[in-house]
Formats: sequence, structure tokens, C-alpha cells
Amino acid sequence: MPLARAWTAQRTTCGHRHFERIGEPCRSGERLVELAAVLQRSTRILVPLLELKNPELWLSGWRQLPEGEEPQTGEDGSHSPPLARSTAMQIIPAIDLLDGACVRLHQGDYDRVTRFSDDPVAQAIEWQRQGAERLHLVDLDGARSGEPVNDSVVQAITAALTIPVQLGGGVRSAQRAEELLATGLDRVILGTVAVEQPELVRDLARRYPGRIVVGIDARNGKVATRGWIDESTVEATELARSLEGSGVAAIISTDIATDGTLAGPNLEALAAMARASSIPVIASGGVGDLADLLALLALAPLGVEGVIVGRALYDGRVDLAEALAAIGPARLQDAIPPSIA
Ligand code: AMZ
Repeated sequence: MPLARAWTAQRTTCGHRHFERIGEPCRSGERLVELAAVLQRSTRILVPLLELKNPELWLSGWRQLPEGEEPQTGEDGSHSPPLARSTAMQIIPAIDLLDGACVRLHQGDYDRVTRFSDDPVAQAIEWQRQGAERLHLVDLDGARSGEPVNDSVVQAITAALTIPVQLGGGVRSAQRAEELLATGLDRVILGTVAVEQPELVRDLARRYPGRIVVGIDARNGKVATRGWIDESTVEATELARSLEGSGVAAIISTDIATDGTLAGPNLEALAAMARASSIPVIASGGVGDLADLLALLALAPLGVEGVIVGRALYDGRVDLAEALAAIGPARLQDAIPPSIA
């Protein structure tokens, strides 16, 4: 589909704003298109190409200008108030714990481990210092064995931070979930039991509103369990659909094939997960750079409200502060370069 030359945004305090396509900087795989604000000479916005190509993903308020209608210039040339921020996404750094250390696995494979830090508490404090608003913890030993293994580290991290912390991996009973919620964790993530004991998830979600999250980890569209070693016959989207109305706070949707690969998130799978229910979706797996995060932003209107970032943060490919400025709640529009002002 050819890209239109001009768009107009309607959801602002001052009526219509018009934008014009100014080029494709090809920062990463030609994913980004820049739109210049015609009325607002001082601002520029970056819109993921995916969003522009697929009108279904357009943010509310975007519409293509009708044929022949040109974007108008400002009457007095003065700066208008900034464009209303129509969307943002929470960026959640991940700390995966294996034998007390902070690691990343490649596609969840316990034989392909990269060790990033032997001091997960210091690492957690560092993510908080850099602006994280929430931390994602996984007890990888727990996910594999079904038993808690890294509790002392988890507790030290929770005690050291002021931001909310969520934990998944090996939470297989109501008692265990309740214990964790009582020790200062904001949310617990249930994966295997969501497939094996769906009633347990519903019961906990009813009793702990806003604090139960379901992790749906998919390989070829089917849910994997027990450290992703077992494969079920349950479709990931079907599981998401079945959770509608259960009261779970969010679904963390992980695409195992992309997890730990930096290859870019599986946007189609995420869009399908978001459409399967009205439960907010947190994207997990595959983020490799800032362009990936911007591409994900296009899914925000579908209900993707957050993204878990792991390896890309540890490798330094994504700078947390920069990512927060690009897609986080305080997301700013960048100043227009003098060459096109
Ligand atoms: O990387 C893995 N092999 C892995 C992983 N990251 N296996 C499980 N997990 C995570 C899931 C979810 O957050 O993404 O553990 C949690 C699920 O654990 P359980 O024990 O409830 O299935």
C-alpha cells in the first residue's frame, strides 16, 4: 500500500493539526517514517511505518487527508501548544534469575545462558535509578522445577526498590501466590497453572484484583509450560480469550521464537493476543532496539500497554532513559531539525 503524503490529527485541544510525510530515515530496516507537523513548526513526530501501512493500527484521531486537500499552514506562524500525547507504553526491564545470578536465555533454552550480573539487587536498583516504573522478575529455576529457588534474592530486590515488582516462575499454587503477594511483590505471574488449573487463576484474580497476571508463552502459537520444556495443545489466543472477565490485571505475551534474540517482536502475534480479549497485554520477547519499541507503540490502541525488555538493555542496544522518552508516559516529541524547519 503506498503511503499517503499527508495526515491530519483531530484529537487535540485546538481542533485539527495537519502533518506531512517528510521522509523515511531508514534508521532500522526502513521502519520509521517521519511526519512533520505543518501547523506546529517546532515539533516533529515519528510514526512507525507499520502503523501507517495498516490503517487498522492508526491512532485514534489520525486520518488521511482527502485527495487534493492540502495541509494548511498556521495563521500567525506562532507555536501552538504541543500535540496531545495520544499514547504511551510502560517499559519494564527484566531480571531473569538463575542460581542467584542475573541471566538471559536464548529462546528460553537453559543451555544457552548469558550471565549479565552476579548482583541482581544492584542491577535492580540501577534499572530503578534509570527511570523504570516497574520491574519484571523471573525465577528461571522455579519455572523449570516448579519449586521456589531464588526467593532470598527476590525478597532482597523487593525490599531495596520503591517501584512495583512482579515475579513469575514456579508459582503453581494459591498458597505460594498468596505468600509472594504478602512479601511485598506487587503482582505475581502465573504461566503453567493458567493451562493446567484455570480455576485457580480465576479464584486468585477474584481475590487479588489488579495483582494477578497471566504469562502466555507461545511457541508456534501454542502455549508452552514448565520452563517452556512442555508444549500444550492450547492456542495462545484461545487461552487469552478464556480469561476475559476473570479479573486478571494483564497478560504477558511472550513469543518464544524471538525471546532473547533481539530480532524484533512478533507484532502479528501480539496484535492477535490484544484482539483476543480486553485484558491489557504486555509484550515480551525480541526487542532489539528503539525502532522495535516504536513499532510496538502502534499496537497501543489495541491494548498493548507495556513491554518487557531484557537482553537489549543489558547489551546497551536500548538505553532505558532514551526508550522512556520515546514511548514512555512522558514521551516527548523531538524538535524539528533546522534543515526542514
Ligand atoms: O525462559 C524460560 N525458559 C522461561 C521463562 N522465562 N520459562 C518460564 N518463564 C517465565 C514465563 C512466565 O513469566 O515467561 O516464567 C513464568 C511462568 O512460570 P510458571 O512456572 O508459572 O509456568
